[in-house]
Amino acid sequence: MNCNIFYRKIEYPRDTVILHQVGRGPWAPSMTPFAIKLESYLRLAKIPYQNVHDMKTSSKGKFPWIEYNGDIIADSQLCIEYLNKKLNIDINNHLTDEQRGIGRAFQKMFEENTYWALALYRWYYDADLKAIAAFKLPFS
Ligand SMILES: N[C@@H](CCC(=O)N[C@@H](CS)C(=O)NCC(=O)O)C(=O)O
Repeated sequence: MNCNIFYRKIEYPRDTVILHQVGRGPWAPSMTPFAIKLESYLRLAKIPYQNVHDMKTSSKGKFPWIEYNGDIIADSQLCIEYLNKKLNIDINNHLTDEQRGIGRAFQKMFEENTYWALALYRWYYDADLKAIAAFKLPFS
């Protein structure tokens, strides 16, 4: 029996960011704001990318994460910083230092604080599991 199909490594195109994330939903492009952030960045920066909706988490147990020419990077912000450096991109280069600082402060507030309130509301208090069913998650 030929078992190669079970172990075959997927060959992705070169110079294309492979964005691993969860599937699309009916009302939002992703159920995770971090994937929406990263995909928005890829579109803004016009970086060629391909979505892989495989529900496979990164080494940190989370999504999104990317592969780029064999490199694997986890965490949306680290992905952006990696690509900025690799491709010499700065979509914020028109901002002053003060504006960058304000942006950073809002980012930290949303990602480390507001996010958790929304997650509690969306996933814990979602008594009828509507959101889970909408995204066709395996445990719905
Ligand atoms: N700092 C990470 C946060 C990613 C994150 O928290 N992703 C959540 C979805 S919104 C996740 O994968 N959670 C799965 C889990 O914690 O088991 C990033 O920016 O990528």
